[in-house]
Amino acid sequence: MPVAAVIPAKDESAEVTATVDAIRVVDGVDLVVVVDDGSTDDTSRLARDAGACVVTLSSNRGKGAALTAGVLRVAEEETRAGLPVGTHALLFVDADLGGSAVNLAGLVAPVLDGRADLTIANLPPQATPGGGHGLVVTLARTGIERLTGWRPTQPLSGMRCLTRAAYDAAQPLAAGWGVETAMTIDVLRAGLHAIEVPCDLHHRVSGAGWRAQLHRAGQYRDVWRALLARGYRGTGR
Ligand SMILES: Nc1nc2c(ncn2[C@@H]2O[C@H](COP(=O)(O)OP(=O)(O)OP(=O)(O)O)[C@@H](O)[C@H]2O)c(=O)[nH]1
Ligand SMILES: [Mg+2]
Repeated sequence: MPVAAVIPAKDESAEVTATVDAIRVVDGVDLVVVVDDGSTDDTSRLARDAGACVVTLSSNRGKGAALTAGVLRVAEEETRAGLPVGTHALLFVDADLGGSAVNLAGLVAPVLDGRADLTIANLPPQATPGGGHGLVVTLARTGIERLTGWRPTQPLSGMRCLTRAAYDAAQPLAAGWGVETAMTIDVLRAGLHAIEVPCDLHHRVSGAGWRAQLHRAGQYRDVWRALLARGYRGTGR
């Protein structure tokens, strides 16, 4: 089964070229779609120069909407090539992995072998420590466990490979930063099989500055919304 990578990107001119270059050599990947979600830098041009198909959204719509737009583009490319829609397995990849994205091969193999419907990359400790306190990760992990019985180690990991059937089970994708949490719950609730796979991936880690705190506040809000929409009411009840 061929694999299509979908990369949501906002102002990623520093890493997008290296990320696309690395993904293009991952076994099975024959299509790379970068979704530029309202960047103010050169992300779109650089991604196109690196050989990706680029979807440029004129205003910022958030990660969930960007992934949805990317998969629509995959379907268009399949149709253009005379293939049935859904021919590709999907590989969701953050744009800030740079060259370490070559190590995504281990994430793809279990889906192609039929061992899992959804694989989620577990990253090793990163060179720079994060500036957060794990609040969002704990919320997502606890919510997923309460709703499905499965306790992920890295519930917010954006690096995922999934079958088209698993993608369809997760429709519509949740908005913004709630997309990973919601996808995991929806796929498991559909009776499909998810596993975590250790991958040697390295990304830019948000620090402790105000921008990073704002990013975490947005993540917290979106993860809560995704959990509430799926019936989670917190640990107290
Ligand atoms: N669609 C979309 N993608 C975004 C947006 N902001 C960042 N991204 C992309 O989402 C991916 C993850 O963003 P990061 O900033 O690396 O966030 P993170 O890795 O979850 O956060 P930290 O672990 O705290 O660093 C990257 O590919 C970003 O380019 C946005 O507003 N919209
Ligand atoms: Mg990152």
